[in-house]
Amino acid sequence: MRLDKNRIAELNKAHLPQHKEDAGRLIEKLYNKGIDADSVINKLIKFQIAIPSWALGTGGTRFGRFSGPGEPTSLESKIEDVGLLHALNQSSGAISLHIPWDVPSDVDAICSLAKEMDVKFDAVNSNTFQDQKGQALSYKYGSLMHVNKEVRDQAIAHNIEVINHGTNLGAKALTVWLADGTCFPGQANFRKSFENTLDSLKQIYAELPADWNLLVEYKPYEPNFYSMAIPDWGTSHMMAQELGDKALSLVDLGHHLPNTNIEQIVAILMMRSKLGGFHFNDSKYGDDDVTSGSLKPYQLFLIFNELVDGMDNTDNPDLSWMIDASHNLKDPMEDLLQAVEAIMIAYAQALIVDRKALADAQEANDIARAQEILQDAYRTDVRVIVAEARIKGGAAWSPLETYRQLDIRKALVDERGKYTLATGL
Ligand code: AOS
Ligand code: ZN
Ligand code: ZN
Ligand code: ZN
Repeated sequence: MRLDKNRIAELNKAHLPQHKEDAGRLIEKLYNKGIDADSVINKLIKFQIAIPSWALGTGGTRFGRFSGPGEPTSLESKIEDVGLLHALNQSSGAISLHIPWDVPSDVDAICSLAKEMDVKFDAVNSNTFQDQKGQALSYKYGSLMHVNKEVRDQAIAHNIEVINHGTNLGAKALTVWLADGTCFPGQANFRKSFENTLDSLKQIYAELPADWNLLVEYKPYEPNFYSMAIPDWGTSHMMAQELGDKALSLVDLGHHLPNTNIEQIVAILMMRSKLGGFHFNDSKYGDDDVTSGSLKPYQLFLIFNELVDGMDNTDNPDLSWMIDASHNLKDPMEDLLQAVEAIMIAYAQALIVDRKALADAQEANDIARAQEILQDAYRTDVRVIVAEARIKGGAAWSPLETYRQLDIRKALVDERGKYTLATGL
């Protein structure tokens, strides 16, 4: 399925008179505060958030999966889904693949489809958290950290294969998330596990093309519940530091123990030029992977506040932005549209923070004023400038509304069938 730009523009028309009035009012308000709304809008237009291939189907929980109709069952259909999202919001122009779930059968055909849908290939992900059919050795007791060198070698070879797939598609980063760890005290020697993991990563790093990054994701628990090979940002950073310039830490918002100050982690990693990427989602209890901004929008804003500050004031390399979510109940496409919107809103709010005034308040230890400055930005309803950025970029005034008006899910069901089961998670 393809979306016609003119159809989107046509549906926008009904909203334009009111939208223009609302946008004008906010732009003027910002202008009076010394903020150039055009520059904010241009930054919003440029901002692209990759969609993970595994979020396009209904994820479910460990207890069951209630798959939705018309889910994508091939890499081609996943790229088409991302293309549709991107046509609606012009902010999701990239897909993140997971190997072996998404091994392309015909690289040229996949590349030209992606080009046609205006979709790029973001970081590629390796999978050593489950055994594949016909695999020689099992990952039951770990992969890159495994006590047995043969298992580690197999996992290293898989990661190198993932790099090769990514290279063929024009991706520029490998994300490694390890399920490796232990479930019981005494199960493994912590120092040996660390050394094995780092040594394996070094061998993968050695195979990285010159213009690639290795993104090291961390997670405190799950699927292992006593220890994880890379449990936190300190461990991830230590490993990235030892690996070299191309290795960077990846922050997944759900991968922290409750109440961790994630914005501080972001600030410090950026100061050291070691923040490589983001997995956006929201979390109440753990790695919930619920819709970004649905639970803690203020935290998302505070994180973006540090990201914007870091992008302006540090030498941190460009980041790889991605959603990492799972949808148990909602239509995944609707959920992803909501997630992208929430991320754009948080970014826009961070862009309108009066940074000079904030720095002055901090220097003067004027705590109340500093808080007011942040909250003034957060409490500004920026949805209208996010919509303005979309309209300027040729997207929908409301992607979700347009998705429903065009009955896209029904069209996908007509095309793919009612009973489909997305591959991957
Ligand atoms: C797992 O918890 C991590 O968030 C991964 O980044 C990702 O969700 C996984 O690789 C997909 O299976
Ligand atoms: Zn129970
Ligand atoms: Zn993740
Ligand atoms: Zn996760």
